Amino acid sequence: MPTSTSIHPVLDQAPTTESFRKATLRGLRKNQKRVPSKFLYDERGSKLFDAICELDEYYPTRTEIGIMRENVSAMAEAIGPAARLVEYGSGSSLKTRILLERMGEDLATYVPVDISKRHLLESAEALAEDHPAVPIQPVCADYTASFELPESPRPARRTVGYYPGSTIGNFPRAQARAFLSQIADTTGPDGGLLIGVDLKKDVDVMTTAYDDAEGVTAAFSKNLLRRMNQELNATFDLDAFEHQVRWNEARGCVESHLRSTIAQSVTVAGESFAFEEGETIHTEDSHKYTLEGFASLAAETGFEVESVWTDDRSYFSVQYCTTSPDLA
Ligand code: AVI
Repeated sequence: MPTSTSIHPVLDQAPTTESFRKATLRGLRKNQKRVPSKFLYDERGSKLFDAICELDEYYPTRTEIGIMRENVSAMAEAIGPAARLVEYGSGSSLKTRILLERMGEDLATYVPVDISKRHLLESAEALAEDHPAVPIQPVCADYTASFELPESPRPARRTVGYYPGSTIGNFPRAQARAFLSQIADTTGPDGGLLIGVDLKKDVDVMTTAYDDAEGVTAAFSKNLLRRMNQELNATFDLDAFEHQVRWNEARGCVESHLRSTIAQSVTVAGESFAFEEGETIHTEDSHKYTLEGFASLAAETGFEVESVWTDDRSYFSVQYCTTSPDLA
């Protein structure tokens, strides 16, 4: 019988429209205009992202799910019993289901953290129906900033972060380092992190994943313009911009841009911005790693990579990292 008794009230620390306004104006004033990619995920953006995950071209989700299914027992064993599992950017919690099906009551609590409140609640409710014995403590927050974790309703032996989807790839290296350090601080000594990391491969495979034939990724990118129109009183004509994808070899990332197809002027929150024809707003970076590259990044943050699982083609990896049990 469906129940939602395992869901605790949402701890609401969602970013305000004011933070969107400030970050957007700051980004649009730069020579290379940019808007932080976290703002792609309003309710519509989160739904479009779910649709991206189903696309033929978008190999990461399917590949990661395959790795999870094949190795979930080893992952559960690495995490151990009575863990507090904190998922950063939980979205629709698809991959978490695989973990919860295997770990279920072994978990002290599951804490999904997401910026999109409705999306967070919908998936928490769906999970609670299937796993009524696991306490679920949703936190609505921008997990890249510091936020508070609720107290676990059951004693937890360790805190383990879960960060699937290679979302770590959306950070430049310095920020990725800072974010992993933040997770290490949250887990404390003897903590863990189960993380999905997309690997470097053929450039066409990587770029096509962000430029699908149906145009779902283009709609996802352009949703940022729609969001600025709605929330910041902006005047973007969505038909005068196109989605553009580039591989940047030096930075090891796929860059997504919104390219102005004409010379035009746009107002955002009362401020005017000129665009030349061909000028872009840089909306997202998706960094790809080698196994060695990620291991050295993790080592700079207090984590050590303990186990790595990959697929047959070595497209993607799921890695379990730990912090030392010794008190710092
Ligand atoms: C969430 N993140 C890991 C995705 C990625 O692959 O960089 C976001 C995305 N943007 C377009 N397609 C997918």
